[in-house]
Amino acid sequence: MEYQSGGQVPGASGLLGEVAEAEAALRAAAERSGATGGEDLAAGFDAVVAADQKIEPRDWMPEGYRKTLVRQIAQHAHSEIIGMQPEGNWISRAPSLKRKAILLAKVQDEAGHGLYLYAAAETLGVSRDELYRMLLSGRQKYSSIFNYPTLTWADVGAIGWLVDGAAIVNQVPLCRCSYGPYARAMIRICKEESFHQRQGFDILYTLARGTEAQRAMAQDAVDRWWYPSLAMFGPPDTESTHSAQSMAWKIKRFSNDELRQKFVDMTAQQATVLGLRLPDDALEYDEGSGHYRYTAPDFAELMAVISGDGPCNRQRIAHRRAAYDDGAWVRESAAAYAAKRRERAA
Ligand code: FAQ
Repeated sequence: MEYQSGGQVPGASGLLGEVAEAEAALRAAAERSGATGGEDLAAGFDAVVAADQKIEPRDWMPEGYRKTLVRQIAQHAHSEIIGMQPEGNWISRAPSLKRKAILLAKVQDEAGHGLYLYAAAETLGVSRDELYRMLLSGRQKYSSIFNYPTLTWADVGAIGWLVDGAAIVNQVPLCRCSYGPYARAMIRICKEESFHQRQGFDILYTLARGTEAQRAMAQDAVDRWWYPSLAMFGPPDTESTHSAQSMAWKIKRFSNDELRQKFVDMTAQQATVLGLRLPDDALEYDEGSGHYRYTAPDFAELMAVISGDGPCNRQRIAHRRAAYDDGAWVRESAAAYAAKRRERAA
């Protein structure tokens, strides 16, 4: 594997190919005549899912399916918005104008991803405001990963390479999700995430070839972000409460452990190109299975972070809450303006 600064991350082009295939499959599914279950609504839903066509907002769906989608899409949207904080912290301190412009664009993309996802969730009958309130009151979650601090510039590289890398591996299969609005949002998001991963890889590649101190800073960032990135895929399959049902509904296409393994296999090879070490003495390629053996993350730590006890949980939510409160006048002005326009048009 080789890499030229600014180029595609080695071994990641297959994922973009999968996104293109999912996009083609989505178009083909829309053109196929609708699967039907006759008069029976539940049979109709099952037939559409079985035929790999898409459930759309107007279609009947089981209440559990709707709730699962609201939970997952909202959690995903919240992650994008909260995920702006750790990197946003470095925009004013990026080491050059070029790096600053790239990071600014990336963080802006994350806001955009949050908006596509809130819009997808709204098609299921919940409002964005309700979802924000659930985030702020702790009733809905966001990804554990954003509760870790960004201590140095190299952390921005590690987030791009590892966190966006894990996000892509997790999200490419969601381009084939059975719910149309989520699948369509994911196609656009995955294309942008691949640029995000490239910018992180490029930062680390440059640092790893810099001074001794820069190299050490890059290695330290990878050491701190590796296990939290592995934990992003969720609890092990044996403890995942939602996987079986979500896979039966074709919301999730692979289990948490399957995706984690795919991420390890991809990343272990990229680490050798970077010339950085993944902090796992047990990491080893297994000829028999064609996969890398690796040490699992600390799932007790994952559960503690999910339940509010990570290094930055309180800070992240306090920041979000302040942004929500400070933005109240904008929402009120927009609502007053819309009411005035309606009045004038009447
Ligand atoms: N963090 O039964 P499962 C990004 C919860 S976006 C927090 O296995 P499921 C882009 C789970 O909700 C990153 N909570 O659950 C970016 C459930 O709790 P509940 C976000 C977690 O849903 C990059 C319970 O544990 N991506 O990074 C986590 O089948 C850089 C039991 O778990 C997505 O959200 C966790 N790590 O599978 C932005 C992708 N893991 O709801 C900025 C879509 C598990 O019962 C900068 N989501 N939980 O109270 C998914 O694929 C799934 O929801 C999983 C979890 C895989 C996260």
